[in-house]
Amino acid sequence: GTGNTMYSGQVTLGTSQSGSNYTLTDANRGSHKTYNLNRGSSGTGTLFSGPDDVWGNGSPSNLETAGADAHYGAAVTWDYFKNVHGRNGLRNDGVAPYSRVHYGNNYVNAFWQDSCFCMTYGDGDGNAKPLTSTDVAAHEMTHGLTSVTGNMTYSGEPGGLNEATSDIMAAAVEFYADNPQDVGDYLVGEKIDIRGNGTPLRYMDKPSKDGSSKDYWYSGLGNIDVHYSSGPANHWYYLASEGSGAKVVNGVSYDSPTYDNLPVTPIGRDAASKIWFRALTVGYFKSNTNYAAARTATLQAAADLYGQGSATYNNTANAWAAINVGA
Ligand code: ASN
Ligand code: ZN
Repeated sequence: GTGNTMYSGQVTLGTSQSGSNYTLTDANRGSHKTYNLNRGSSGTGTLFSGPDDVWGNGSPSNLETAGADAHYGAAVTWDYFKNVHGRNGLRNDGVAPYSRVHYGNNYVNAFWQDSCFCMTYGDGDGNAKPLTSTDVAAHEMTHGLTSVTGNMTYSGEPGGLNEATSDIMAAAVEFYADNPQDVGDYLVGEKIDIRGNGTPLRYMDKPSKDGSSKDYWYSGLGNIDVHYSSGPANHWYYLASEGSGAKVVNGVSYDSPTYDNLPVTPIGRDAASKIWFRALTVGYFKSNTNYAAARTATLQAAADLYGQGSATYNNTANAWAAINVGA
């Protein structure tokens, strides 16, 4: 089918035919389905269904539009996990979670739930800014992956690493999708304008730009909200991917500082993503993993993938030093 999304322009959607109607059921991606809660807050509402295979018109007042965005975000996240990391669904069992849009009234959040194995999206302020951009969808879907793998406890330092895992994979998915209307960046939620002033929710090159997140590990990091204690790990991912200092990527300017003022030589986004994904999914990240343990886990993953003492291994360690996590 064809989706006329709010955040990603016109995209192809995986749909299915059911009698004389089509539905948002992606047969090629674990039968991922997108439902319309129609401002309800429980159950599944109704599966998006219609006589033509065109979904939404780019405007949030058309209820199919948010459905098209969420359906697309889940599809590119599925493709990224499968095609880049060889993982066939969150549990590697070929089965997709489902998505629900139009949750509640003026609801300004989105979330993952283990209980339903599903992602849910509010419509935002004035029901006019659905939280269904690709990076937000990838963030929520990655919570589902984390839940069935490392399952880092959602508080303290493990909670920050859980949040960072969602932001890191969200950035990787956005780059992978390579959508001309939503180019890859190291910003989180830049499309949904949650503050109403055009600024993103979070910045990975210098997390403190949001006014709350931390750039570097410190001994009290585990006492702040997990969406702020994620900052140093997001910063690690940026530094590992792109290196320190000033840089423009896809037209966005970054300037990433380091704790020790030593430069970081990048290993590249693909290597940084593969290292994090491996640490998460092969058992190196665990429920109680803190920042020091995450360093050890990613170095083990880097050794597995690139060799102990390789340039990639050493620069992975240097990126940790740059956020004040040392040997
Ligand atoms: N959107 C938020 C998140 O995924 C919901 C929450 O606080 N868990 O992090
Ligand atoms: Zn989250």
